[in-house]
Amino acid sequence: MRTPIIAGNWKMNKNRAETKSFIEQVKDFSVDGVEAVLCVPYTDLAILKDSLPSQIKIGAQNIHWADNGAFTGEISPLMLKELDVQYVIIGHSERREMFGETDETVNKRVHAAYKHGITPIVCVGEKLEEREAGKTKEIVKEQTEKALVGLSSEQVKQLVIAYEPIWAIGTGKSSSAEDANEVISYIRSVVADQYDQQVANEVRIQYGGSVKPENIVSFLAQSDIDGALVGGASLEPNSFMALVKGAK
Ligand code: G2H
Repeated sequence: MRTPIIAGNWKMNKNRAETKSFIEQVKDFSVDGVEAVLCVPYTDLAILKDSLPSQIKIGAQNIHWADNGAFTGEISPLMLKELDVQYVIIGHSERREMFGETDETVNKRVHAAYKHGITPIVCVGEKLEEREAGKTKEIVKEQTEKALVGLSSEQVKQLVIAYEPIWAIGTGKSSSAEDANEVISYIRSVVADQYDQQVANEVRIQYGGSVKPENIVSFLAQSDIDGALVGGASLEPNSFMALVKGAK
């Protein structure tokens, strides 16, 4: 049995006052049987550490592979640990497309996260032209296999993978639940081939891309979809709570 996981990805949104107001509105919220995570900008992490109720977990949006050093603009796993970060998004398409993230750097960040007891949420997904060229499976297979290089079975069992078709991100166009499930089942089979079926049965795979309270139930009703990575619809407290409830 895989516990559903809803992770909000705030991206580069919310100042301190807005973050405090959000927390105030979710402080008494909890849903049994669903894991809820907020992946926020670095400047908001300390606020979450001080005031987020423990039933909601703290996530970051990137992690460097070194503990410290001359890496201007990067964030160390040790710095994230100090702020009680439990999850980290790695390889989001916005980082791959705009900031030069590669499958190799994704893999290095994944190892760094495990080394420090932080659970990676690894993003994979195809561009529109790749989908139209029939390359979706080829792309997600390569991204998944390369992200997992060198991980033990036990590590992979704890992993979260987010399948986010790039054409569905922030566009209002979500994949159909059935299409998303087909790709996610395929990703599970890739993990089974690289490890074994038992490992593949335990890894949690989210869908991401224009998920909202109105469509979350249809995604979670699918056999292989274990939650969602949600951008825009996670920014408003009522919407975030509705998403978590919808995953139950
Ligand atoms: C995809 C998703 C969150 P949105 O990037 O990772 O964003 O829900 O706004 O499409």
